[in-house]
Amino acid sequence: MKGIVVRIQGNSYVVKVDDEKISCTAKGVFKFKKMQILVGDNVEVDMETKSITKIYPRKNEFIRPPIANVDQLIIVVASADPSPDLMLLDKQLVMAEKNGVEPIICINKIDLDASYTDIIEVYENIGYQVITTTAKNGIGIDKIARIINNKITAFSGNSGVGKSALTNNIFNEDVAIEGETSEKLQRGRHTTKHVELYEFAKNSFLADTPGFSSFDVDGISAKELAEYFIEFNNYIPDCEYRSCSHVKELNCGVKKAVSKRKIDKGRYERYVALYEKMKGDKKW
Ligand SMILES: Nc1nc2c(ncn2[C@@H]2O[C@H](COP(=O)(O)OP(=O)(O)O)[C@@H](O)[C@H]2O)c(=O)[nH]1
Ligand SMILES: [Mg+2]
Ligand SMILES: [Zn+2]
Repeated sequence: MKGIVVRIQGNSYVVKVDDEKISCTAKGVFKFKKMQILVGDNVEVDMETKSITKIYPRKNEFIRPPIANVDQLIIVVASADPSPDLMLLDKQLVMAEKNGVEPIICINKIDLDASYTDIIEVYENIGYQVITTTAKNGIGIDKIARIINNKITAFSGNSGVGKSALTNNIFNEDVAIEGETSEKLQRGRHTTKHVELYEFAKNSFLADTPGFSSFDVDGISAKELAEYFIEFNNYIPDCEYRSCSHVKELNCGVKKAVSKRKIDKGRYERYVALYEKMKGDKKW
């Protein structure tokens, strides 16, 4: 029978098969092949022995947090407390683009500060979907409920932006712990790694994760980076050099688009900062 891994506890894998949650073991062959079963994996379960016999090919996979087959990433920023970290937002957009995950930006805590409209404008102009919420009193939760249908969706964003509050609001009960400080999370390795899929409706899963904030970006070259700043793509053909980095070159289509305000200056500056950093030490 085919199922989906919704939780992992040590050597025990909780697999949702039809409407049942089954606690399974994994065959030694996975260890032999050094294959790690991840939350989100589509697996074949032998119902007699309650063991996982096969992992189906993945759409994508992440190491931190350990999860596979993510369809959507809801990147949460707060209008205030903590104030929006656009560099972190852009890094997460790059990771989403690279991994074939649909990114959606959610500005939460709009009850606290009204200056978030600038952020909406910048990112909607690029073509990203931006939704606004106040998890505290349930405003905008219906918009999230609509987009998570039939998908595996993960929240991401730094600590304190309201990911757990949003999750609890969507499920109308406390499935995630709110206000858990990052310090607390970092103390126990086990807690940091804990990832679970909550079923919102049939085939609709929300992943509560400690956040995708510390990315492994070994896989991205500095040159690749421009490709994932998706609004650059229209202007790259206007660059004089095919290997243009859009940083120091004179006749650069991207830089021209910035000066004509077709590309947001802030986004461009964050691209340059990331590019320089990646060229320098390869890690962000
Ligand atoms: N004012 C306000 N506070 C919120 C809102 N959403 C969450 N909070 C509070 O912000 C704090 C951090 O929220 P939490 O969900 O734990 O953030 P997480 O670290 O991203 O999971 C908690 O004290 C929440 O009650 C909101 O929309 N407005
Ligand atoms: Mg949380
Ligand atoms: Zn260029």
